[in-house]
Amino acid sequence: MKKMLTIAVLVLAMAGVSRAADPVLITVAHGATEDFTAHKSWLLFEEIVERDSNGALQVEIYPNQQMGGDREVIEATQLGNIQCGHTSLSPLASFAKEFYIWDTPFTFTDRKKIFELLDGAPGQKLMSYLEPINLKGMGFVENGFRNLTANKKVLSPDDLRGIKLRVMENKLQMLTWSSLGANPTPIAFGELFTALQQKTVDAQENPFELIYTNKFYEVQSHVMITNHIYSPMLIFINLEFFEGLAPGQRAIIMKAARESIVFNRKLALENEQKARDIIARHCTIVDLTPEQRNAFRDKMGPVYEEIRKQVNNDELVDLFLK
Ligand code: TK8
Repeated sequence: MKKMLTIAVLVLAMAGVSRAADPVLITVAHGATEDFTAHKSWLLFEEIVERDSNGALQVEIYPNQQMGGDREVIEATQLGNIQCGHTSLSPLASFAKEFYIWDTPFTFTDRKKIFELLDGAPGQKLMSYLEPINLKGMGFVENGFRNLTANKKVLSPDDLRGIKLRVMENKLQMLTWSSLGANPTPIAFGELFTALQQKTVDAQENPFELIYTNKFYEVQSHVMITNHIYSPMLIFINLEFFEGLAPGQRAIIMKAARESIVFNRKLALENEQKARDIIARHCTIVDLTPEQRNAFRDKMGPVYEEIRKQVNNDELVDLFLK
């Protein structure tokens, strides 16, 4: 009996010792490429977390849709199959309706004001709506101002008639582009290049950096600088996992998130200009006049009404859109 007890204690002790030494693994996934700015800021996040925790926290990053597209990354993080991810805000709106606020076209034009909103109380309030679905927002990184690409010049909504345009999987995105006269089709980001190449769709809209890193310039002839929406990306973590960590480890993760966001926004501006210069060698870049841009915005009335209805929280809408 004594011998059995000794063996059991030994096994437990070994398990105990090995468990204490086992690092906590933080798996990150996202749908962009490795040369996209948000991937590089996740690399900085990894470096800071592993350094400051002396290896007690380990980070592994899976870019390029390895864990699926935006919807899959959100669901996998919610379920704890992965611990962290990032997506644009539009896919999140299907999980938390308050995020429809950020599908409001032709409103935000100034990055300084945008970051004041996102980094201040409005952004914190918006992220709080993710906690009931087991996600904790860690902050907002840059995707950029979204521009329209097509295989023809588009100077007015009339030019969009009959155009099959890919939109993110979000009903307000559908309404925006149908209000402008296009024929919108929701397609996951990972399938977009093929859809453009095979002419399943004629057009799409994304910031310059994604047009470059995902080579949309190879299968589109024109880029119209519509700047119709500023697209942030939310970096998020599984809430239960985060709250289960020691306070010191939670502080390390939030510090790494903050530092990676600052790094991201600075690098994203540099990369946006580089992307635009490369795209200009392949596509005709059309800078719309304010009058031309207003002709698009003037059709957005139904969208603004629908956003207020879908968000169903006037206090929150006024926080962002007052
Ligand atoms: C990347 C997407 C992308 C978004 C889109 O995973 O789907 O067009 O702009 O950033 O989230």
